[in-house]
Amino acid sequence: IKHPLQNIWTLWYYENDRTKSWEQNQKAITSFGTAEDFWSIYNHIKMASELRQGSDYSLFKEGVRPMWEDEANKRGGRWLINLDKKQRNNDLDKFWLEVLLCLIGEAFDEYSEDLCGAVVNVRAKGDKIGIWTADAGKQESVLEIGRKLKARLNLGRNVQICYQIHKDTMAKAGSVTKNTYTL
Ligand code: M7G
Repeated sequence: IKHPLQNIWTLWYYENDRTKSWEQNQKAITSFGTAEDFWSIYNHIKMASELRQGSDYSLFKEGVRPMWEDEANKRGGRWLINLDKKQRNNDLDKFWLEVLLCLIGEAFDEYSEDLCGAVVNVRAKGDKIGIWTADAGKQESVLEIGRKLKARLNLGRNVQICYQIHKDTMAKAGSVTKNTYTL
């Protein structure tokens, strides 16, 4: 028998097709609820570093769309890990897999229920990984998730991660978003 996960997860893929809206470009690829199904999907798809620039993968709890507007996300925000260009070779795939394992393995203990999903943006200007939580107002939960994330990714003291509220990101499209927390 397969090993059930705590949650069912949906993998999304975004491809930058300029003839369509951002929302139309988000495609739910597949959902899974066991460790074995996770690995068969993971082994079957391209690594993040192999995607065309401008693409995203997202993994969200079933029923949550990878969008600020979703009921589950609209009060929330994200821990953002900004990678520099050189990190695509070594760190991007490693970090993304570790984030996926944190999600499906419910690594954030009692705060795992505040977690909605995660996104990897493959971008020429520098790749990004975002861990989305449901409620930016739950300070203890947000900070604990951030601390756990830094530990799991083995990010040193010199690496900063920042928490940004989706409402701020939405308002500031194209310019600099304020950081609500920094770890
Ligand atoms: P991005 O892909 O998150 O980062 O946002 P990038 O700037 O590094 O490419 C790019 C653009 O995609 C935003 O300015 C929005 O126009 C659109 N976009 C991104 N997100 C996460 C959303 C979302 O959740 N909802 C909507 N409606 N648009 C979004």
